[in-house]
Amino acid sequence: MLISLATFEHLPIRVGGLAEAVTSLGEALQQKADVIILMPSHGLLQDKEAVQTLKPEKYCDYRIFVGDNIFPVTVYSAMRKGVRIFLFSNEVLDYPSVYEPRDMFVLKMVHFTKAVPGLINLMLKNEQRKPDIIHINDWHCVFAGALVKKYFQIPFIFTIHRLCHERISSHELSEVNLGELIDPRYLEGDMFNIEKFGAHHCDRLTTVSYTYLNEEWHTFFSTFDGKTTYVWNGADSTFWNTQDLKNAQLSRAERRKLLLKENNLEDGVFFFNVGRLDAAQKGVDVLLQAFEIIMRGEIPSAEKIKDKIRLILLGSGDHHQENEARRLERLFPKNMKAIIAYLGRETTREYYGAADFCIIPSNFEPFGLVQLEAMCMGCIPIGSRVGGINDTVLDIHDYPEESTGRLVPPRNPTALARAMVEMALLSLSDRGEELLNAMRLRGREHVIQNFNWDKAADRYLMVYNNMASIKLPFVSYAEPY
Ligand code: NHF
Repeated sequence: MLISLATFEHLPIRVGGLAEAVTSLGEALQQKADVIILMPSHGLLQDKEAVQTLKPEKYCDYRIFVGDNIFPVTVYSAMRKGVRIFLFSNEVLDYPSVYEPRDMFVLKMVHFTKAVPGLINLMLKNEQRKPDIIHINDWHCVFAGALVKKYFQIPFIFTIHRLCHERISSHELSEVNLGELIDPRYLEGDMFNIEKFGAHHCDRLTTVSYTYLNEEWHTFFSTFDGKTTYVWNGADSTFWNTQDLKNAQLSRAERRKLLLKENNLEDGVFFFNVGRLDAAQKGVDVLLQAFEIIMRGEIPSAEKIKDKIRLILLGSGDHHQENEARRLERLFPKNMKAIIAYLGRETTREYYGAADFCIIPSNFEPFGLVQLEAMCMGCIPIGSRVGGINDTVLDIHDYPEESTGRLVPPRNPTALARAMVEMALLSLSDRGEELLNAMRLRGREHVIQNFNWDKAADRYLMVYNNMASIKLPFVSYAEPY
């Protein structure tokens, strides 16, 4: 079976979790089938380091028509960890920024839409074969999937990693001679809903968690009932492993003390947050408010311990959230530090390996990798009861014996503050260490058993073969309802 995964993000190109998910899925599928990745080059061919590692070779070139203009396209074949990547290149597809500015991005999407069928045509000629599946990841590649299905009768699988409700004007599509894609059912005025179009035209529609599927059931997915299901992502527990830490031989408490010291903080109960500093999805504002609620003494039970609270934020993003984090850092310099940067996977691992708790305050989270990485590293997640966080974290009150973390209602700073205090008090109590250590071990085991990419690849193969249950869970014990 030859599976083609079309995506706008694949490592080393990374904007968000989409890159991690598609890259890991490709590697896991490659163990069971042949995989090709289809992606715009996004300037990779001009990047010396990327060229050295990927060793791209010219595979073919041809022309595409965009409006009244003819553009050349060259496709390069590169290898990354045993997976073949087809990089589409021309003056538009090479543009280094993935999604910005909007005009350039739309043009890139148009060129990619036209370039993908061109490659399949040449694959048929050169290799006498074509992909058995075109698996589209997020809306950017939907039009390519629809054309490939139409012209080559290749089944089109559409995975929504995050609903964006993206629209494009039908006028814009006609201008680039893609008018054949306009489907009046999904026109809202002149605007055309790309995800609805993709969901309608695909053979199977998937998203990345059971809870997200249910959360968005009435807003979106129910229209496509009968071909819709979910496939969980996974985490790489071999990388996210405490044995590879710089101070692996030290106890967790010693590592915590050292890392806090590196950040000019004294030892205490260490809460950690990593990722994009954004309010809309990641809910960083909720965490900052929760921290302020605790530090201002609004939770009576926190009075005795609030001086022991330590919070480190690691990430960058929205300037307003960055400023807010800086303001709190100035107000509570002994309790908080904001590291406004992306420090790379290895350094992030050091933080997971030292912090007591990882806060994931997302307002919504289709899947979310942070809670899995944290659990792999023995860092107990305290996260919003949404999407993939709800599917993967077993709450201490709901599952006293099996618990791996703490779930709280989303968008509720007071509830989060209370949960942080509750867990801090537990960690400082007599039996706290024993209880929390058991949770840490269970968390890692839970991820290894249930949320690995091998399992995800098997489930996608079932989807490709039309064998996966429709909107039904496939691991009964994690069934949340
Ligand atoms: O983990 C990969 C990622 C998800 O929740 C995440 C998201 C985008 O928002 O599936 O896609």
